Amino acid sequence: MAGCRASVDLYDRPVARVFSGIQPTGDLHLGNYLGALRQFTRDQHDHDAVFCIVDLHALTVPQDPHELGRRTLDTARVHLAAGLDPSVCTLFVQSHVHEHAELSWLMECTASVGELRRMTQFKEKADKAPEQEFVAAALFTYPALMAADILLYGADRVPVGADQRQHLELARDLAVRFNHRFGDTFVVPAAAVPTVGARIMDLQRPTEKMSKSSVSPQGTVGLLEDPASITRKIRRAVTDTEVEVRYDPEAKPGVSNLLTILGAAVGEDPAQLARRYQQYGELKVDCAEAVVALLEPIQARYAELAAEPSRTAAILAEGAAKARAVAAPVLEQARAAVGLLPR
Ligand code: ATP
Ligand code: LTN
Repeated sequence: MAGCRASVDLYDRPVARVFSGIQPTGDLHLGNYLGALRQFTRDQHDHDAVFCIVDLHALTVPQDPHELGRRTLDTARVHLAAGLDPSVCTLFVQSHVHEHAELSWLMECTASVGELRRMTQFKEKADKAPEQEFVAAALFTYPALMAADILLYGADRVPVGADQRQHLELARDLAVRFNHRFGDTFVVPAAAVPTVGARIMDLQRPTEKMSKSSVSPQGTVGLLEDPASITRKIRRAVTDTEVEVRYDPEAKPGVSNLLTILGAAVGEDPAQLARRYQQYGELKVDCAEAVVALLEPIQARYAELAAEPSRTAAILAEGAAKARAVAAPVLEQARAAVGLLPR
């Protein structure tokens, strides 16, 4: 962390602090990259940037204990392959910094049941669970842990995809409420959502977002997927029975999703791009080529990192130490603010 401090001055900083997290719940996909990870790699150069593999969040839905550690390490490796540079930013594993779980409790005491109940991600995930399947209480309180993650680092900018906006609003509300009740303690964070690529849709079910835990492997493009398979999936993407290439997410979700992916990959506006195409086939060819070119360097770097497993583990250990140096004094400040006896 550029200028990582042993104690933080939350209100007098030359550069904004960025914080974000990704769950190790499965293989990262194109949506994770275009919505979040790519922003991380850009932000690290002009911000004090902290990124976290949020393994505690992953536990809110059932995880195989034999897989979770491996997935956590692999998710970190994909972050590095995507371009995070540990010499300019901090990358660590959430459960390695116990302050997250501890501040989460104070956030649970700050949030109301009513506001947690309004979270659409909870409603969707809880509704998805088959009748009588176990739904963890932590799935409900999850946004309190997410608020703790952010507030521990005094982050003012939180790069996320569009689906996380509501959680960010809650984190803001909790920071403001806590400050109001107990005195200025936390920086109030804001979401940074990309203008293009904030919500990449499933290629087979373009009205649903591409997701790690989706049951639609043909609709999801993995960041480490081989080029032939990526090309095949994009060629077979669901469109519609018209022929006109037009950017209209409501009426033409499949075609608009392809235009969004191509636009995000090449840095152009999807509606402008649409004017260049007469046929869906041409759009699919260009979209597949752009995605393959975008992912190629990430895949090459991933292969290098995978050949040297101890390197990623060492980066994470160093990251946890740097993160703890920032998080610990903030937690102490929050503990003191609510009146807990000093330890
Ligand atoms: P899960 O299916 O386990 O909920 P996910 O694929 O939704 O996982 P997360 O770990 O919840 O991924 O999200 C990591 C980051 O990627 C978040 O900032 C989230 O907003 C972003 N993101 C996830 N899916 C998409 C998507 N389809 N398009 C754009 N951004 C996305
Ligand atoms: N809830 C997020 C993951 C997440 C996060 C965070 C994102 C956990 N803690 C802090 C930004 C900041 C998700 O499901 N994608």
